[in-house]
Amino acid sequence: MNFHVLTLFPEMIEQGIGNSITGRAIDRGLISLNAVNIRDFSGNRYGQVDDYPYGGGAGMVMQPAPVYRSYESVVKNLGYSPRVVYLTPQGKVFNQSMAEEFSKETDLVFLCGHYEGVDERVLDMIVTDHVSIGDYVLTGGELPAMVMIDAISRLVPGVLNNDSSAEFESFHENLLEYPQYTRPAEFMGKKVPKILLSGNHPKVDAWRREQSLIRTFERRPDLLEHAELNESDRQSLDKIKKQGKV
Ligand code: 6GU
Repeated sequence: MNFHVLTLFPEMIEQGIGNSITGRAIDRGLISLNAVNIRDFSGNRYGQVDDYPYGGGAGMVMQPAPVYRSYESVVKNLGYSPRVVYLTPQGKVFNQSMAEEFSKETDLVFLCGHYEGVDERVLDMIVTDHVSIGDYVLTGGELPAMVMIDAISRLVPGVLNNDSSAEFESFHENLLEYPQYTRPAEFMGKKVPKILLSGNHPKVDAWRREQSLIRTFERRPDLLEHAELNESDRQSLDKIKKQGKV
């Protein structure tokens, strides 16, 4: 999986992705990161990449030519047209299903806007996907690009040390993850649930499933409508609902 990021702040992307699990995935050749500085394609000796908006108004707009040339510098080496994600609060809100879909690509190009936006013409020409990471406004597309790259990278086979850990996690099957505990068995008077120390794995699994249901009901009831529930899950949920707050 090759990530290409068109940005005015390539060091921000390299710092953000070059550490921890994604950093190790780069070192191991499982993913690659190519942060392209749009300013290198400004075409003038001042490195200017923005200008005043036609029609007036506040702020500056990123000019189309530097963005287009930076894009061309990436695709000329690929031999096909990859998906190009423009990070914008006007986009479709990113979620785990989108991460799964994007993780099937070989190359992904991210375009990070700044200032008041990017000239619409170059967006029309190169962008395939408009994506937001939530309903709030950030100063630029770099943090959203890093969020997406992180979420997509961990779905690339081999990136997580444990193959199964990407399967049983928050949002798998639209249920939140059950609570986790480690040693000590008692911390400041609070004990680990006894069932987890029992060694009875079917019972532990059943307890965890119920905890996932409780958690999802309490914290993200909206997810339950999309969850695949079996008969035993429905019985647990009925019990949880009857008890009200668990
Ligand atoms: Cl993708 N960009 C910006 N600038 N702000 C955002 C966003 C993206 N997603 C949420 N807020």
